[in-house]
Order: sequence, then C-alpha cells, then structure tokens
Amino acid sequence: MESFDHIQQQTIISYENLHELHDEFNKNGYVIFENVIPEELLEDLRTAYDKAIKAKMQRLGIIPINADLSEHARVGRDFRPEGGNHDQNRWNMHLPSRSPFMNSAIFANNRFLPLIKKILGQDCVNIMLASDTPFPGASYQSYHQDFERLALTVNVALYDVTEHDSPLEVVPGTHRKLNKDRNLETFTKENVKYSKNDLTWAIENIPTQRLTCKAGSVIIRDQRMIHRGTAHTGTRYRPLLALWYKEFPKETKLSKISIPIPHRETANKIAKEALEYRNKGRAKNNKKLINIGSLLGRIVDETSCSDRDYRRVIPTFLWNEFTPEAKHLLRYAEVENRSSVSTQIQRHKKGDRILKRFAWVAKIWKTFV
Ligand SMILES: O=C(O)CCC(=O)C(=O)O
Ligand SMILES: [Fe+2]
Repeated sequence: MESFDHIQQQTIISYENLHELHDEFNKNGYVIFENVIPEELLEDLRTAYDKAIKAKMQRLGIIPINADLSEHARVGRDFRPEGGNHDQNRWNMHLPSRSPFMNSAIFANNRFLPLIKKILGQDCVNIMLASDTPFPGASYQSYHQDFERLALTVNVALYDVTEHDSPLEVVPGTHRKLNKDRNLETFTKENVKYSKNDLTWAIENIPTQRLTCKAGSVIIRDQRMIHRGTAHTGTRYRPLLALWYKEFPKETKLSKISIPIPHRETANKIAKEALEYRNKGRAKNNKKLINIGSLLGRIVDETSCSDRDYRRVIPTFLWNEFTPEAKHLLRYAEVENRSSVSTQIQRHKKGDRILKRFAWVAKIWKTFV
C-alpha cells in the first residue's frame, strides 16, 4: 500500500500562526486551510468515494431526482429526503474503515490538528468520519445550527467547490451568543442557541459567506455556527468529507444522562437497534421510524465518542499504521482484536446502566411501532 507519511512532513503551523488562526476561528467560527490533501491522495479518495456512494445508492434504491432548477433554487425543500438520504439530492455517508479513508494523513493531519487541539484541548476525540454530498439539483437548506454544543466539523473538499457546486453558506460569528442588544459576545465554549427571531435577524444583518474552495482544501467550522447547504446548479456531485471532533466529555450536569466514559459493547447494542429501526422504516416506507433510527444512531455515536462501532471495526493492520496522535483521537473506536475500551478505562457504572436501559427500551418499543 502506498504510504502518505510525507504528507505529515509538511510544514506544521508555526506557533504565531496558530495564534492568528485561533483568533480567526474565535471571531468567525471557521477557518479554511488550502492545499492540505495532495493530488495523489485526492485521486485515491475520489475513486474510492465514487464506489462507496454508488454502492450506498444502490443499496437504498434511491437516485437523484430531476429537480426543477428554477424552483428549487428559490424554495428551501430541506430535510425532505427525495433523491437523497438527507434532503433533496443530498447524501450523508459514513466513511468505511478502510484505506484510503482511514488515514492519519487525513483525520490527524499536522496542518490542522494543532488548531483543533487548541480549540478543543489535547484530549479531544474524533467522534465521526462521514461525508456530505449534494448532487446536481440539490436544493437550498434552511439556515441552521447543527448543534448547540461546541464541536468541530472538518470538511475536506475532494473536488473544487465553485459557486455552482453547492458551497456551504455560513453566517460568520454566529458560533457566539447574540446578546439582547443584538451584539455578538466573545467566544465561549458554552452552548449557543439561536431563537427563530435571532436567527432571522442574524441572516438579514450579518453578511454571509459562501465557502468556495479548491480541491484538497480543508474547512474547520464550529457546529454551533449558523449555515446552510446551497443549491447545486453545477454538473458534478460535490463530496465533502465531514470529520467531527469534540472535547473529551467531562463530568457535567449533562453527564447524568450522557455518558462520560463510553462503553463500546453497550454502544454496539444500541447501534444495532438504531439500524433495525432504519431498516424497518425503509421496508414500511415510514419516515418516522427512519428518523427515530437516525436519532438513536446520533445519540450513540455522541455518547460513545466514536461512530466506529461493530459495523465499522478498524482492521488491525490499519490501526498499526496510525500515528500515536491518530490513535489517541480514535481511542474509543472498535478496533479488530483490541480488548474493549471499557476494560481499559475505569467503568462508569451509572452511565453504562443508563445506556443499557436505553437499549432495552429501544428494543421493546420497536415491537410496538
Ligand atoms: O451539504 C453539506 O455539505 C452540509 C449540509 C449541512 O449543513 C447539513 O446537512 O447539516
Ligand atoms: Fe449543517
């Protein structure tokens, strides 16, 4: 297999530069790095991605619809999965645990990892390796925050993203709270929630930015920042890898229901339930069931700190090639022949009990819906 170690040799951001980038992130909620992924790796990624997304489309039996461009460009038909599994002609896909996707030179790349650690701390975790792909005819989404809590999405552009390729449109600074006088407060790590009124005010008063970029660029963005996917008026699909990072979960008020120390075995059980909900939903063409399945899946990825569950076990030979930093980021992932995380880390019994009960309720409930 080709080694991409040399990518990791590229200039690491200097100390001063890191401060500047951090300030830029704190102010705007996003930073763009250019020329991060070299052409030869991009080529491998494009080929593998194309295969994987096509296999997924075939499995789900969904193909992009012929959208009326004049109308779709004006009307937000978001989160209505027509021609896609996410919304109109827009796809989400987890990345498989294999080369070229599972590569330290991508998710633990030296160009941007120092900034991620500066924002989230040294003990941050990668909780998701996925992708967002609008096809031609994808419509505008409504402006939204992905989450109220702080976490980062790292988007990797596999192709150039022009005005026509559904670039993300962001409202800079809206990862910060808007106070009563409608001023943006300084950056904090606290939850940020925009009311409907504040969101409307923000999009009408703060100039938005469309994040066009070259292939191989990386966008780091705060999931609290208001943004939307825009209409795809071009001719080629636009895959952006979407890698999620968050702080190591601390003991907080929320830890009563969320799980500070994750348990892969229990998490796997819930991941199975989530999949069964989605399968049942698809078989019955019941969107509610599909949504419950997706929500369950999201909760389990979040609480167990990794989407690498029993369906995406990392093969030993790939794990052994990871840098120590990469292993640290993925320490809650399911790895082939590695003893369960729960035996390596002190068990948080209460959290585990709650997760187990949750799995049980999901299982019983499924027989009634
Ligand atoms: O299309 C994209 O890249 C992302 C869309 C988005 O923001 C979302 O689905 O939450
Ligand atoms: Fe989003």
